[in-house]
Amino acid sequence: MHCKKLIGFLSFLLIVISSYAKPPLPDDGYRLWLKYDRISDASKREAYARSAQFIVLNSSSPILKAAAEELQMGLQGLLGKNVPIIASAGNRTGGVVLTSGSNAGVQSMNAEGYQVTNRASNIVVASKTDAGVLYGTFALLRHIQTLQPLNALSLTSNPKVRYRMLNHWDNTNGTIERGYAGESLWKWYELPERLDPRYRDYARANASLGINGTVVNNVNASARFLTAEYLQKVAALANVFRPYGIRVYLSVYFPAPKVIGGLKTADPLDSDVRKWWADKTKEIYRLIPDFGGYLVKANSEGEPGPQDYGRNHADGANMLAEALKPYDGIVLWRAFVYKADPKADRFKAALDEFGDLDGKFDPKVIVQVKNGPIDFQPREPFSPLFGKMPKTPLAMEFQITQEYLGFATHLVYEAPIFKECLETDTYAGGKGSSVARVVDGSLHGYAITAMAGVANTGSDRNWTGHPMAQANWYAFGRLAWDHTLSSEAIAREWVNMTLTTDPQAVKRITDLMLRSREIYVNYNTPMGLSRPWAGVHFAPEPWQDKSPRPDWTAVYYHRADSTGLGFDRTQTGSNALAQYSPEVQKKWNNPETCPLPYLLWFHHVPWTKKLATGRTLWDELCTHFYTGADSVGWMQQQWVQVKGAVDPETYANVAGRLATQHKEAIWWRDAWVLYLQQYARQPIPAPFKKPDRTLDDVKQLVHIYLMR
Ligand code: BDP
Repeated sequence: MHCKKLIGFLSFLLIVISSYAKPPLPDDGYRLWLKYDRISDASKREAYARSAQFIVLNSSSPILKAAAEELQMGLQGLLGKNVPIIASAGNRTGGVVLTSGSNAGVQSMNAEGYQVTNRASNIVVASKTDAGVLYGTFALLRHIQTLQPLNALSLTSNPKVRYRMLNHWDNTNGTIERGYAGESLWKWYELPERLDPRYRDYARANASLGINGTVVNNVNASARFLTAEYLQKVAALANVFRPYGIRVYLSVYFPAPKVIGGLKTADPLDSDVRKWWADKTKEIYRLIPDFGGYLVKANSEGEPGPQDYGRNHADGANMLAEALKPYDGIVLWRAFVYKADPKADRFKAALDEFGDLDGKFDPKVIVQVKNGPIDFQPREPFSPLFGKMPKTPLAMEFQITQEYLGFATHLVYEAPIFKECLETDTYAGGKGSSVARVVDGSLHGYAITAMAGVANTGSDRNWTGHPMAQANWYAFGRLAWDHTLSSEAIAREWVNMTLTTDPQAVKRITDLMLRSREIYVNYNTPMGLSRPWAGVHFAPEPWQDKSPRPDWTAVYYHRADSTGLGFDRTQTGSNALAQYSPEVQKKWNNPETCPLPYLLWFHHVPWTKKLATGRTLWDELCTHFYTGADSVGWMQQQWVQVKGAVDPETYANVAGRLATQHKEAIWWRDAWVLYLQQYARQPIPAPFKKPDRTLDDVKQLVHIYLMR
């Protein structure tokens, strides 16, 4: 009896100790949106478990194996139950069947599209290709993660764009150009021998969104990436990514034939140079049979290119296309070009250089165009190229990393930026010719289509530095797959999978995310202001007027003077507006009717000019700066309200960053109003209060910031 009591007491003690020994792990963000935490509602869990008792995989394909294992891992987490993978369902029902190929019953789908349906009391994930099944599997997991029912399933989706890619601006020394989340994910010094397990998780995250390509190195490329030494390393990464449907691409340094090939020239019309590229490409495909191709930044910001030899962009791109001819690879040739011409308007540079080349590119070439004509500003009109290159496939290049969006301290949800551009009408083929229809090929019938996002990932444990910046990676991927999804639906999905399923908290966080971009624009660059920076694209420097070239100063862009503010791009100014179709010009040409968000992009407006809002330009600007900065306070209040609903570590992380953002938003507000006030010579309008510091105080702060 005594002994029994002791045993009972000891086992009680054991239970108590073990429950203390294993506190729930704080969420460090590593698992991204693929958390697969156990669903708390037991009846829901059971309902899912009844429909997913086994997984049928009748293939040795590495991609299908990756899909089945992901599903098994996801269900294990979500349902707390091991779901076996079996080779055949036989007569069994209540399982998930993965099937690809001509027998999958999905003839009308695109190669990578998927259908997830209930067939004969099983859930069938079907696609023509293995990759499509992988995407369908992630769609099914997403469906369960967001707690939707499994009966009457009909998840059918085709990707709208064929090449959905991340562009990493990573260097051989581990740094990332414009990276704010630590060092490069690629540990070049360990590769190819050691494979960081993180490479696989990176691939899983991308595959879950449908991203199928990754450019592993900086567009300001080192020739070293094309050496035998580095190709081995890149091949090792490609091997990890392959089962997740991801192909690797390389950014190339145009003069590589000279730098590492020992040739005297890199002239694209020189036969030795062409042979060098053909041989190099052959060498790459020997190591990486599914290599995706080349991304090129040439004759841009000091990078060499074909123009150094009196040739044009098409000559350069077509030479690389020729080298890729025997293989299934493409050339992504960037249109981010602008010359150091003090009289020119940088806005016009890309179309000036590329317009005449429309139709001159090899069919394997896609010209990759940034969303706006300048450089990833918080708001830009769409790049005029999208309306003027009907015979050249154009890829969209968005920037996910927050180079101009407050790095890793400001919360800016980017889907609204991407959507705004994609949904704008170019009128290239009459009304209804949205940028999205140009990019997805439906307008001009491009054979190849692509969307690229400059990655925001790094070695930080949570991948993106700011926990909420994960949503931007997510949103890019979802929109690259299907640009018709709404910013709200994507945000809701991400919050549910990543932060909380509490309906009130989901609503509050989604709302906060949806408003965040406009709030940032309001204190940073409202009403069509742009690029108030010099070198470091973070601290306010609207006064910056010194640089080796005028278009690297801030004053070049806002043109503040005693008469007014803004860049006149009408006929009386640079006439950049003429690069758009007449319907678009009509929208933006007249300062009386030009929508306020674009006003200063196209007009130099007098300070005292009365705007449609009833306020003068000066008063309107102040209203934007002040309400923008105040709204960050609103964001903080919203976040406090979700405290109990999100993981404490994530909560504190975001709360801290929001506090910094608030401080910096006020910094921005003060910098702008004090600087512009010198020209406007107007008081700060009521009810706003004059900053309690001087312009010199703010400049000093920025000076110290830039010293760091
Ligand atoms: C700018 C960046 C610069 C990039 C360049 C590019 O400041 O670091 O190299 O774009 O896209 O936004 O090539």
